[in-house]
Amino acid sequence: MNRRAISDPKLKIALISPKGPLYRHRGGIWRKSLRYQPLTLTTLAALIPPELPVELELFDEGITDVPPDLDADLVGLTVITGTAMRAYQLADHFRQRGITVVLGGPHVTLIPDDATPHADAIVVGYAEDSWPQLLRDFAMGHLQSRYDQAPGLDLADRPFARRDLLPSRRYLTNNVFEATRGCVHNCDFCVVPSAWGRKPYQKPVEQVVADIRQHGARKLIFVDLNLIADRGYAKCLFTALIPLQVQWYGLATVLLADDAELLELAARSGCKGLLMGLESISPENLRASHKGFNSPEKFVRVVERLHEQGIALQGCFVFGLDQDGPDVFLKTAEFAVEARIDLPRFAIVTPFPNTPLYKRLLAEGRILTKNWELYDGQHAVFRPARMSVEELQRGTESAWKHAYSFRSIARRLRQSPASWAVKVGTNLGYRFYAYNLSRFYNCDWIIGRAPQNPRGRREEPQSESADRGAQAVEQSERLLAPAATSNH
Ligand code: B12
Ligand code: SF4
Repeated sequence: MNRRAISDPKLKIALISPKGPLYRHRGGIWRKSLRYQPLTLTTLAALIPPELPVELELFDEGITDVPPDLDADLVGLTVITGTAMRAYQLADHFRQRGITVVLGGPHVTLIPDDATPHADAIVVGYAEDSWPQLLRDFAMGHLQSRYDQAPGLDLADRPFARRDLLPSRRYLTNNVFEATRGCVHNCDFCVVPSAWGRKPYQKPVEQVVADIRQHGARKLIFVDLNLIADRGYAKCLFTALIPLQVQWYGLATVLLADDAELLELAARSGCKGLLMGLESISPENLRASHKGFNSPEKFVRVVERLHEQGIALQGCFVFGLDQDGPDVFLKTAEFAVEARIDLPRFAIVTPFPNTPLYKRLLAEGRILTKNWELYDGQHAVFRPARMSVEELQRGTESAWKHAYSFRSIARRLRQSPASWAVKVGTNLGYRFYAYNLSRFYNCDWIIGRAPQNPRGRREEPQSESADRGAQAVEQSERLLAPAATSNH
């Protein structure tokens, strides 16, 4: 059912990516957006059936405000768990105004029932086929309440993302691409197998290359969660990238270092930096998380092999797994420094809804809150086995501070393959982040309420030092832009 009668021959569609505590237009840690342009809205924009006359607007709340009096017939919101509360708030607001609201994305796919009360229609899974179908139904006046990913999804011959519809100058880069979706592994905290299964989906290599060429990208980011999930495909992709002479950054697993041929090909194709989920230095934690292919001894080898090929590593660790006690923070941070990981990152393990980890913690009565706003990798939302919530929270910050002390930075820098300008800039930027996270971290934005800083003052310009830190990251990330997920 469409909520209000459509008189204009053109459908007015607004697509929104809601803000999260750290990632937002005003009051987040960064004065201006330091992110790369996400592909979600621009992909959905490209999928709108060409025969439908539409007037389309895209709003990424990370860089702009959404006008509460927005004029639209249909609003589509993309929902990740950390932004679900904000998405629901916007959805309820627009529905009250009689606008049809559609919700989709990872959170809706993980836990559809949570989203249903806030939407006229939900879209579960990848939407390459269901979103165009939904729009056709809407235009005909018979919108269904739920659309599921069609069986046999094929990513071939899809239109290129409409990157031109978001303002490129507001992002570090809009040279953002994806070649594949999904992952073959089954890590028990990971959203990917729970939401989308373990079948990898792939775009034909020549179409990925054509997209990069038409966009004229020279430095680019792949948002694929595991570019090497299918090694055969990865070999074809890397080989096809060589003649383009691009530099690229992406995500992969440590298994890349076991495959000398693939690693060398990655380097030859222009790979300059990879994000890898190292997760833990405890083999028991890794085994229990079904990520036994990781191991601390291997991490050291991985760094060495990547460095030999001129590739920098952003190594991500999580804290709060069941074997972690209060000594884990310093041990892990010291390990990261000794192993010469170029950019270590630390997060609190987040049991995203309906993952095996979440189900287990729920069964054990250890989930402390279902306030999704706190499901962001920075808050402890469950009772840890061997420490208090407070210890987990504070310890994570102390790990950041240790890894980004000037002494640790100096130790790590010497062997980093990146240029001095890049590695110094990046580390100073991350140092700023490490020392300011708790100052800026807050969840106080509510629609209709002016954002406040943690000390309760009204929004005001950030300090000069904050600005300098943000500028340092901006400069460095322009050169070494890492993919920005921690939970891989
Ligand atoms: C870019 C990105 C970001 C960006 C922007 C977020 C965003 N809203 O897109 C930034 C940097 C802000 C970010 C931050 C975080 N992210 Co992030 N991010 C990504 C990333 C790498 C790419 C997104 C993308 O462009 N995908 C490509 C598009 C085409 O795919 P898609 O978004 O899934 O969209 C398809 C379908 O889902 C569907 N769909 C999606 N939305 C909608 C909406 C409608 C209306 C419809 C019809 C369909 C639909 O249609 C699309 C086509 O099929 C994904 C991983 C990935 N590869 O998807 C993680 C991912 C979305 N992030 C994730 C996480 C965990 C985080 C962080 C918590 C990490 C951290 N600790 O900092 C923070 C959250 C901070 C916060 N609370 O605000 C998780 C989400 C898990 C969850 N349950 O929430 C993901 C899936 C990665 C993972 N580890 O599994 N992230
Ligand atoms: S954590 Fe990484 S390797 Fe594990 S299932 Fe998720 S995407 Fe795959």
